[in-house]
Formats: sequence, C-alpha cells, structure tokens
Amino acid sequence: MQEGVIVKALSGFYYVEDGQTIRMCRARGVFKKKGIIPLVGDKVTYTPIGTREGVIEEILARRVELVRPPIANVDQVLLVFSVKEPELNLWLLDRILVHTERARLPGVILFTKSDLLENGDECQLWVSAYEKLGYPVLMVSSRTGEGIEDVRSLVNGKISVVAGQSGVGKSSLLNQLSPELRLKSAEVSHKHGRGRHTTRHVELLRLASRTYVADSPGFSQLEFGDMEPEELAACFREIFELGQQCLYRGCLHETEEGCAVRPAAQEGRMAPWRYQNYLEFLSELKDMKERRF
Ligand SMILES: Nc1nc2c(ncn2[C@@H]2O[C@H](COP(=O)(O)OP(=O)(O)OP(=O)(O)O)[C@@H](O)[C@H]2O)c(=O)[nH]1
Ligand SMILES: [Mg+2]
Ligand SMILES: [Zn+2]
Repeated sequence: MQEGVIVKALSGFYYVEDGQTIRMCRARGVFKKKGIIPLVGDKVTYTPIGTREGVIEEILARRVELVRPPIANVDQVLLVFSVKEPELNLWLLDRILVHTERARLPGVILFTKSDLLENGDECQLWVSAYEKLGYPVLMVSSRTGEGIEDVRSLVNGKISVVAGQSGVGKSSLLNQLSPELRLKSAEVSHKHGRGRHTTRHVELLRLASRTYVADSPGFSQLEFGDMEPEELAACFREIFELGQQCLYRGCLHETEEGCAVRPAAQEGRMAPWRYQNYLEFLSELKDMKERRF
C-alpha cells in the first residue's frame, strides 16, 4: 500500500497524488456504508492498479475539516485582497476573518496589485491595523514580483486555502509561485469592477513538495450559518480583548451601559471600520436568529 493526498474529487473519483503522479482512484465500498466521504486534502493509503489508477483503502486521521470549501487538513487561509481593481473590500475581509477565527485557522492577509498604488494612497493604514491584531500582512504584486518570495515561504510545507473576491489576482499569484500551473486569469470587467470567477471547482494545486494551495471560489459567498450573535465578538480579536472590561457579561457591544468597546471605537483605539463591520454582522446574526424561531 502507498500513501498520498487527495487533490481533487470529481464524479465519484478521487485524484490521489503521491509526490510524483496523480492517480484516479475509487474509494472502497465500506466508506459509503459507514457514511465517510473522502475529502480533498485527506491523506490516504491506496492500492495501485496499473500506473494510473488505484483504490483508496484508508483515510488517515483528519486534523481539520472545513465545510466551505470542503477541504480537510487545511493549515491556513490566505485572504487575497487587491488594493485596487477591484477596490479593497474591508467588509469582506473582516467577514472572512470571522470564519477563519471561528474555524481556529490562521489567516494570512495578502494585499495584491501593489503596483497600482500611487503616492498618497492610504494602504499603510490597513496594513498596520491588521498587523496590530496579529495577522501576517504582505504586499504583493504579480506584475513586479514584490512579495512573491515571502508568500512562497509562508505557504511552504502547508495546505493553504485561498479566499477572496473574483478578479483580485488569486490565479495570477499562484502562477507566479508555480508557472507550470498555467491557471487561467481573466481581465477584470471594468463595467462591474470585478472578474468573472474563472476558477470553479475545489482542487489542491501542488506548488512544491508537500505544499498545496486550493484556489477556491467557495469562500466568497460566506453565510454565517448557525452562528449565535454572542459568538461574534470572539471572532474580532480586539473586540474580544476590549470586551473583557465591559460592565456586563454577555455585552454585545452595541449601546449597553458600561461597554468598553464602543468608546474604544469612538476614540480611535480600534479601527472604526472593524467596529462598523462588527455591528453590521451582529444585526445580520440577530435577524437570522429571529427567523429561526
Ligand atoms: N496590475 C496588476 N494586475 C493584476 C495583478 N494580478 C492580477 N492582475 C490582473 O487582474 C485580473 C484578474 O486576475 P486573476 O488572477 O484572474 O484573478 P482571480 O482572483 O483568479 O479571479 P477569479 O478566478 O475570477 O476569482 C487579470 O486581468 C490580471 O492580469 C497584479 O499584481 N497587478
Ligand atoms: Mg482565478
Ligand atoms: Zn461591550
């Protein structure tokens, strides 16, 4: 038996990579009987059949399991956001961070298309705001090559999932990291200021030995699912910290008396857009909860 990683799942077949080749495998019938569904990212053992096929015998223990996109053993999420074209979307950035925090996955922020920045653009403000929260932040450009080597060391030896809007340059960045990938990239439509979601299914791309990246479209339409309003503050690092000083336990940091978060936002001790986004997500969660009952 040999060991490999599932890099793609399509119509009942699992594509297993062992470092050299990719084999098209079926899963043993017992998986179905037990209700186990192999996931992209799973480490498996398999019995080879000929040179290109095989049968998956066993799924090795999963460390992490993401639902959207469905990937196992993810080490980190790369939040890819362009500084321009399309315009930086901090609402979506904070929204994705809520999900990475909730899944307890490290988030790394990559600001792309840095070559489009002009003198006087306020990018440093965003960089320092997120660095202050403890997130690694890199400025990158697939045009000039800025930051590409830093991204390479950040992804080395890991399974990373890429998250970000269409057209921010995810595929272009991955092509820079590994030109053999030859991923399609597409002109951003100027009319809408966004791309066309050139990338569709979930697939792990091999960048180097033991290094995989999923260029996934699924991460951008993020629903909060069954999340409770009370859980949100823990997904904003600074709000969680500041919230320790609130007068009441269970303070939702809206208009409560003795809240420590609201004044901090008003006095500029936390990024104002982060507090705005928190309030917006909170009201969405409350609405959803009401509709559940
Ligand atoms: N100026 C500049 N343009 C870039 C850069 N990276 C990508 N682009 C352009 O941005 C457009 C979109 O790039 P893609 O790599 O296709 O973006 P994507 O995030 O993969 O888009 P989807 O697959 O639709 O989600 C293309 O026209 C690229 O040429 C960059 O670093 N600088
Ligand atoms: Mg793409
Ligand atoms: Zn509070």
